[in-house]
Amino acid sequence: MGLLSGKRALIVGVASKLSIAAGISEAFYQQGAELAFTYQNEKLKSRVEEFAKGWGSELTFPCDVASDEEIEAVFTELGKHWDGIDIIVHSVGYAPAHELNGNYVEVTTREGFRTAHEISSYSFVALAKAGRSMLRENGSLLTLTYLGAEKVLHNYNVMGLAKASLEANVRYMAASLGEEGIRVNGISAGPIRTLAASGIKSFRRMLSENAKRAPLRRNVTIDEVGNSAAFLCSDMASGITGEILYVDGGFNVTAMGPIED
Ligand code: NAD
Ligand code: 0WE
Repeated sequence: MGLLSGKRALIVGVASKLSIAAGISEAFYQQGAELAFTYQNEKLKSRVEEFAKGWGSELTFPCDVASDEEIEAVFTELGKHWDGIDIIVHSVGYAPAHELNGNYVEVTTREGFRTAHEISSYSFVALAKAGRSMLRENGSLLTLTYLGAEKVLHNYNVMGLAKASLEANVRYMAASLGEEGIRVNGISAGPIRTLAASGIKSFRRMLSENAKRAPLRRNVTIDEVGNSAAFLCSDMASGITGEILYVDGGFNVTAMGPIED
């Protein structure tokens, strides 16, 4: 019996086989969960449908999280197939590319700030709001965050603020939904080469520096994030809510790595 057998999960944020949401979907599938997916736009529709098939699912719905109507429609449509839902995974983050390169004070704009916070943080509570009436007792919500929420990471810029907001969102949502038996947690993942990382300047260098400083002396994989996500969303984690779990090879506990000479 899988950790998640009998559970139904909606996964938001699959864009490619490299997506963290794809690692989570694979782990959930292995653990016996029944899955449904959203895709951001028509360009991603057929790709997400193919992935869904591979994970035994025919349920895919359009959802640009910038739209309240599209978020509402996901649950209206899902409600025609499922009478309830146990898990929502939010694996979405976005800021305009030009704000993730250069001096923070110089490159940050009102519009970029608004977009980053809306897409990367507000959308998490928006999904909870729209999905609330379908969420079953012992349900669980999960999001993906990054260390840039707490510490300055060169070029992460306005995304750091959006992730700080997202992590506070995890705590407030946990308090809000706790009386209904619903848990809300985040995973702070180490850097991983995904589509969202592919546009980032010097990402290769960052990965190698990260691996050197991390206690495990390597980077983490989407499979490792997926397995931790399966645990957090399972009844094995029934006492954990409002928490940020680091899946980063221990990077966050260090201040300086070994010096090479
Ligand atoms: P990814 O590009 O595979 O996934 C990002 C997803 O966000 C895509 O599926 C994209 O369609 C979706 N998205 C963006 N704007 C959207 C919108 N308006 N509406 C709906 N969906 C939208 O990259 P990823 O690295 O798997 O990112 C997933 C999450 O993990 C993000 O929150 C990211 O910040 C976080 N994260 C990534 C890393 C990393 O190094 N890759 C590390 C820690 C946390
Ligand atoms: O959260 C992220 C990625 C966030 C992200 C990436 C992009 C690239 C494409 C948000 N918005 C966009 N917008 C785009 O147009 N990560 C944790 C990965 C990441 O991104 C960085 C990092 C790391 C690590 C950006 C700068 C510095 C480090």
